Amino acid sequence: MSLTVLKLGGSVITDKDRADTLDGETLGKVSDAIGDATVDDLVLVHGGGSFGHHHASEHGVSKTTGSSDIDAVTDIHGAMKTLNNFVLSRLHDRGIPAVPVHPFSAAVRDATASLTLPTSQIETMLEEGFVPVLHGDVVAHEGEGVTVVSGDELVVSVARHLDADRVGFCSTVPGVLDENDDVIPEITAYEAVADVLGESESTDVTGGMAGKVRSLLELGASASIFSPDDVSSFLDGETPGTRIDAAG
Ligand code: IP8
Repeated sequence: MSLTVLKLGGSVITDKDRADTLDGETLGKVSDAIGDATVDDLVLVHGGGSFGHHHASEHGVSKTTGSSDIDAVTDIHGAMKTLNNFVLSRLHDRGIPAVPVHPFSAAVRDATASLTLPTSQIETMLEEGFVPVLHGDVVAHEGEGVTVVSGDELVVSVARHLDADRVGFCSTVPGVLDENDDVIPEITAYEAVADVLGESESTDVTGGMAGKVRSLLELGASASIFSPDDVSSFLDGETPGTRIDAAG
């Protein structure tokens, strides 16, 4: 069986400018594409968009700055569960057997901020024919209370532990863009795109396009970054947008 991990960017499925607001039209379009696809095993991960990021910034919580305030935990986690419920219900409408996986209840960061996400429940869900749907969230973080875990970190963790065959990022842009805003079709080494993406020394391994590209090159699986219009072609086995593969 071949495993595909697909991330739906938070800014794709929500209205980034209005707190707690869905982009129902785009979520519907992407759900249609997933419903029409014939993939073996599929794990979905979605970002926070105007749900998670709004509440996280209100409480001053980020991937590196934690909080032990229970209101911070319940607001951020609660908003992400609400968004997850919207996503699940759109998928159920299309007959997709989507089930929630809330990282707050499963994952943890140690004192060095390294993330551990158990995957045996995800494996069994897949074996039983379900489509697990994870999301950016807060996680317990040793010495920090809770910190944010991004969908990108979850994608890399799941893809690595379950040895995913294909990884896709549905983003608001059609791929990684060069200085003329043209899509770069393939990236096999960070140095080749460092000029357009910025500092490779940055410690933020999952933030922004630069972090995404670096962590995908390290991952080893073939990954693609593309727009909502290309979800169908990605799930059909094509490599729309930018293909990122250190093996070339
Ligand atoms: O949108 C962040 O996930 P992302 C989730 O994938 C929260 O970075 C809670 C802000």
